[in-house]
Amino acid sequence: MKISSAEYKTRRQKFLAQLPKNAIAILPTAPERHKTADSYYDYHPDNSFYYLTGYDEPNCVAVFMPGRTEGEFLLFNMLKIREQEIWTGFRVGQEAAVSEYGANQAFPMTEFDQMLPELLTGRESLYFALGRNPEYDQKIILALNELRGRVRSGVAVPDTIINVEKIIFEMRLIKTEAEIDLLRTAGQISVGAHKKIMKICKPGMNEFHIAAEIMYELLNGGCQSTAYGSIVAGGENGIVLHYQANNAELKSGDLLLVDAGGEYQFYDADITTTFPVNGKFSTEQKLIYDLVLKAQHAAFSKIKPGIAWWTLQETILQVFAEGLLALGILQGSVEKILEDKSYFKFYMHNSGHWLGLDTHDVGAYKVNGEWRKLAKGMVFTVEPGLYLSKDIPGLDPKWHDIAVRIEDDVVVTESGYDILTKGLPRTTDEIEAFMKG
Ligand SMILES: [Mn+2]
Repeated sequence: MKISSAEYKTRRQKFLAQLPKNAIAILPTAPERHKTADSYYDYHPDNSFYYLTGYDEPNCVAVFMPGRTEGEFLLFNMLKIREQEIWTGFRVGQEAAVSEYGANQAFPMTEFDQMLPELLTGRESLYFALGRNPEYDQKIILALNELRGRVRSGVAVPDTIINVEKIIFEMRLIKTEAEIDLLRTAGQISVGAHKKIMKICKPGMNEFHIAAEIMYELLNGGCQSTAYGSIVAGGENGIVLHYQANNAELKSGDLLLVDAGGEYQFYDADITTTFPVNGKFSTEQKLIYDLVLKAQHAAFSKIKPGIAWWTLQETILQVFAEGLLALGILQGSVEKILEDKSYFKFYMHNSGHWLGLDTHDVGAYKVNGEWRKLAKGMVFTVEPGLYLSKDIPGLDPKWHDIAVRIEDDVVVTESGYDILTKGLPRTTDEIEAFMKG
C-alpha cells in the first residue's frame, strides 16, 4: 500500500491550478540535522514538499512554474554517485526523478544556485515559505538581488513573495482515500502497541520499559518511527501534559497514561490510553475515567460534515461541567462553570487537532473568523482529559493525582465519522478484563 505516482501528479495539478500564471513556487525539502560533525539525526523530509512529490531524499528542491513550455515541475536532487551510494545508500538521481517521480525536468542540486536567477526572471510573484529554511532564504535573497541589479536591462523580477504553504496546508487538510488507508494502518499498528503494554504492565516496572515495548511494537509492525516522543506517565506524572522523562517506577494503585503512536509511510497515529498499573481501577479513578470516556463519546456523536470544529470542545466542556459538578469537584451550576471556566484547572487543552503527515497537522481551524466546518476526509484526534493535580487548592485528597486522557483518531465520512484507532479496550470493565486475561 503506497500513495500512487498518479495521486502525486493529481496533487501537483491541483496545486499548479492555484498558482497565478506568472508565478513561480519554490519548495525545498527539510535540511539534514547534524548530531555531531559527521553524523546526523534520522532524516525526515519536509511534509509539504513530500506531499507534492513523494520524494524523501534530503538535499532537493521542487520548483513549479505554471505555463513553462519545458515543463511546469522541476526537481533539483542529488547526483547519483556510486562512491557516495556505497556510504549512504541508494539515490534516485535525475533520470528516475523524471521517469518515477513525474518531474518534467530534473537537475543536479549543484546547479540550483546558478539556475535560480534565470528561473525567477520574468515571473511576477514568488511562492515561497520564508523563514522555514534559512539556507534557502539566503539563496532566494541573493538571486533576487542579482536580478534587481539587472532591471535596467529590462529584466522583470518577482515583486511579491507569498507563503506557498497556505495553498498546500489547505490541500493537506482533506485526506484522500489512500491517505486515510495509511492513517488507518498507522492507527492499527499503534492500537497493537497499546494493547501490548496493557498486557505486560505491572507494578515495579519502569516507564522506560513501557516506552521500549511501544517502540518495539511500532517498528515491528512496519512503522518507520514513533510519530512523536512517547509520553509514558505513571501516577502524578500524568498531570504533565507533555511528560517526556519516562524514567519513573510504576506503582500499584497509580494510573498509567500513555500517549504514543507510530508513523507509517510518513502518516501519523496519535493515541492515548489510561489504565491502572495493577490492572484494577480504584473507585475514584473509575469515576474520573468514566467521565472522560463519556465526554469522548459525546464528542464523537456530533461528528459529521457541516458541524463547526468548536462544537466538539463545547460538547466536552458541557459533559465535564455536569460531571465535575455531580462529583462535587466543582460547585455552583453548569452555566456558571462554563461561564467562569472553572473547569480549566482540570481540563486545559482543546478537543484535539488535525492529524496527517504531521501529528499536529496543518490547515486553519478558523476561516474568515469562524470555526471551520467539518468536511468529508478531515482527520483529527478526539482527546478529552482530566488532570486532578494535588496542587489544585481545595481539591479533596481522594482525587489527588488522577490524570486521565483518552484519545482516538477519526475521519469524517459522508454522513458521520469512522474511528481509525478501533479495537482498544476502552471501558473500565473492558480494560480490567483485558489486563487480567
Ligand atoms: Mn493528540
